[in-house]
Amino acid sequence: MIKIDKQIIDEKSVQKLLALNNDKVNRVIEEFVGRCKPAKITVITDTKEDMEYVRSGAVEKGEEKSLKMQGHTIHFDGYSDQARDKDRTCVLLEPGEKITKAINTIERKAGLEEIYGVMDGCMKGKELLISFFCLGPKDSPFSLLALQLTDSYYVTHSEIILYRPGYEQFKKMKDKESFFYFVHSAGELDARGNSKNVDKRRIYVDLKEERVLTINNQYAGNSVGLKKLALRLAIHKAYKEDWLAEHMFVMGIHPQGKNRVTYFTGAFPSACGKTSTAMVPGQTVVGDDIAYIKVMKGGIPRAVNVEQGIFGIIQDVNPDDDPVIYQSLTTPREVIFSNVLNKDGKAYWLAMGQDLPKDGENYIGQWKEGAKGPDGKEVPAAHKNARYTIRINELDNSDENADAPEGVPVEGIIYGGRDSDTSPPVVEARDWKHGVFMGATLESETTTATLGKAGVRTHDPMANLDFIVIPFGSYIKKHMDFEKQMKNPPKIFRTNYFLKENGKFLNEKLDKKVWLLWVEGRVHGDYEAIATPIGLIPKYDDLRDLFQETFGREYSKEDYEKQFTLRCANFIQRIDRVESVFKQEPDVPENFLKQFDRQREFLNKAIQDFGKETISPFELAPCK
Ligand code: SPV
Ligand code: MN
Repeated sequence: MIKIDKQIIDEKSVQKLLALNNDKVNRVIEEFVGRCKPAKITVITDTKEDMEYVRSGAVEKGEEKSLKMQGHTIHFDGYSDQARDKDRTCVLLEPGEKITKAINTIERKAGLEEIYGVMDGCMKGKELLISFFCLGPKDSPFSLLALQLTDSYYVTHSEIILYRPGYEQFKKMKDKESFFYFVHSAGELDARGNSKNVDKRRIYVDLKEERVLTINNQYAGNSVGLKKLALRLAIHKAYKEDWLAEHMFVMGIHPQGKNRVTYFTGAFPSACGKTSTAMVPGQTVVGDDIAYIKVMKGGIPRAVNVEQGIFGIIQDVNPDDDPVIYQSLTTPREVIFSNVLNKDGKAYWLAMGQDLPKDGENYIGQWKEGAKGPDGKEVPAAHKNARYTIRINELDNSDENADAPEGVPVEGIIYGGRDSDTSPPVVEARDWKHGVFMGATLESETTTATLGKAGVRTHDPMANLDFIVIPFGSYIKKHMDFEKQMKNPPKIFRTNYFLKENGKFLNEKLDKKVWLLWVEGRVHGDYEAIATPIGLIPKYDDLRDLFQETFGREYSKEDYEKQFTLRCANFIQRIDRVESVFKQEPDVPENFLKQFDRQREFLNKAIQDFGKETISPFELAPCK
């Protein structure tokens, strides 16, 4: 029985909860109804009717507006709620517990007291929506169930697009206590319907109870429980249970004429080409953001997409650079656009391949060219982090195994960094341990497009730094030890699409297709490689053929030489830089730390042998 005042919940919703027969679900709802004090409660199940209730509610309540194209809506987040709020995201820890320095923490008891205070009565006069989701495919060894409580229709609508429905899964669950839960409130709203009390924004991750409490925000990275909030809980759970929860895409690579598909996962820090890699024409996408990886029967690592949709950056989606997504966003289907420009019921965004209107409605309200935000800064037509929310099965390139309960076999892993002067476009790790090193030393470089100094390198191990809520050394050890579970560990590669010479990129945007085909071929032993101190690089002849077959384009020896020249001194600087970060973290495993010395030794020896710091790939010998 659920103890809730019948004035605020209708009989239909009560029956839906009764059918679950889950005491913990009832306890959680009772507790947070008591704290948040909503005026009305509605339970959302997996039915079409309930989903339609959410869709139409989002528009009726004004959280979304319908655009002209059928199924398209637009949502705005507040001016200071346009991205994940790292400063106000905290992990609750018991006294004495420690995690990496990069993550904010607060003592659990004090943190709970504080957030319960902020939550007190936060849903007065509002409707609480209760919904159920499944992280990973349904009826799968990967499935994790999640309960969401929120006063936002936009949050629930995003979730019914991005996640698999879970109400029927909850009915079937065996261990009825084992689920994540998320409580969200947008808090008090301003005249535009945006969270008003930014100073009281809190995103508190409670590992002990496997829950996240989040308030006074709307941007999906802060509010949608199942996305980055659940990733944090999953990293913690995976650590205890011997699997991996990663900030990775999952994609199938289909080499022409070879009649096979090879699945890869890939981790790239923000703005390093992750979604565009997963969307490379001719390949198939399983997921673009979060993967669970488990070693299954026969020692084979398999991966699933935790989500079923994409919450993607819309800037630069245009017919040339991202034809698949562009087509999907400009035809009738269910899409939520967020923080783009709305002019006469049509969505516009930056670098969409056409001129933008000079006025319209955007995230500051009525906008016209030159308009300034509350902080006096000029506001672009659409936010740089404006996004679209869409289902993957709406895309022509969705993979046929995207929902397979057993996931897809992982044969390769790609770590993609961004630097203008160090890594070649693609390099293969010598072995699993070297690959873990490559992932753990990922760096991204700021660009002139973001505020602050360009070219500043930030360290982002496995592109997962913001979410590593366990001690950092433990996370690295887990990756190193994962090898022992597998029969044939996947090959690991590192890419860099951003090498420059005299301020100009050394590669075309779509060259990544060739790197993908090369890494796929390496998994199957189709190409030889060249052993270098930093790993294995492609031979010129193979790339020349691949460029010809793929784009009908000549690939010159000069281009190859510039792109794949070994820049030893720059590599040594990176190793020193990243090593100093790891040295500040406790319990980083010895076999990992050794890699720094090993790498440095290889590079110093090459400098000595060749008598110079930059070495042409033509001077190095091929190997298997
Ligand atoms: C990212 O920033 O990595 C995203 C978007 O995928 S967010 O939902 O903000 O995490
Ligand atoms: Mn992401």
